[in-house]
Amino acid sequence: MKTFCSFSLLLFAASLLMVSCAGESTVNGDAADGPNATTVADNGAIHTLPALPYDYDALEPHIDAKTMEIHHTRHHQAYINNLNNAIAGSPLENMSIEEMMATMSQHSMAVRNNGGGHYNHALFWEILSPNGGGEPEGALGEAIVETFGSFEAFKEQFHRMGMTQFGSGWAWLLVDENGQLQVSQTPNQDNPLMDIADVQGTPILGVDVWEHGYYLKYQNRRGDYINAFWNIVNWDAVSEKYRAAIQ
Ligand code: MN3
Repeated sequence: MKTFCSFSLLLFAASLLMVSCAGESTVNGDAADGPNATTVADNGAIHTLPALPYDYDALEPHIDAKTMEIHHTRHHQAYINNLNNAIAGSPLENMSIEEMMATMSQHSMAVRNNGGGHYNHALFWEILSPNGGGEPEGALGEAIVETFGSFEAFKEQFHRMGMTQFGSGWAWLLVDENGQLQVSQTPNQDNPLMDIADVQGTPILGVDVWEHGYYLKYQNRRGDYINAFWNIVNWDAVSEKYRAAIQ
């Protein structure tokens, strides 16, 4: 009798596990490019998808609603799922995402790609706004003119970083260790916080130049997408990041 009960319990537990796995693969199994989503339940997940501070259609016509929804719910979620799987049961479970970036030379390729993917997309959503555009004011606006000569000159340099990044990657505005602004580009999901980046510092603005970020609306026209990006930059959020980075 006792054996039978234990066996029944085991079967019950196994069926719960199967139901749970089936549900997740339906939700996450069809991410387009980017890493393949795997199975981590949201309950108790180490890292979770941040909500967008605006609706999926709020950035139209510059970024279309379908792209935003797929980008957020499929691509960003897949990075998070894969990151959680990669760090499960390791000391990285208790490490902040920033500390993880800063020590990236010690971590696996899965942590590099998916941890970077999570960090980069979380930043990207924050620095966009339906009420964005224009030029930064105050300390950031002054620092940009001082560093690059003018706001237009900065935009040109940043644009070039995005255009010349071969294949997938990001263009960045960052604050280096001397408190100076720099523009840079990184491949894949690398970013300036990583101790393996060519140009290191604190990113305060970034544009995702992976095709999944613009292909539905812009197809091969990456330049048109970056031009449109300026209309939705949340300079208040970027200024806030600048203030924090120079302290
Ligand atoms: Mn992306």
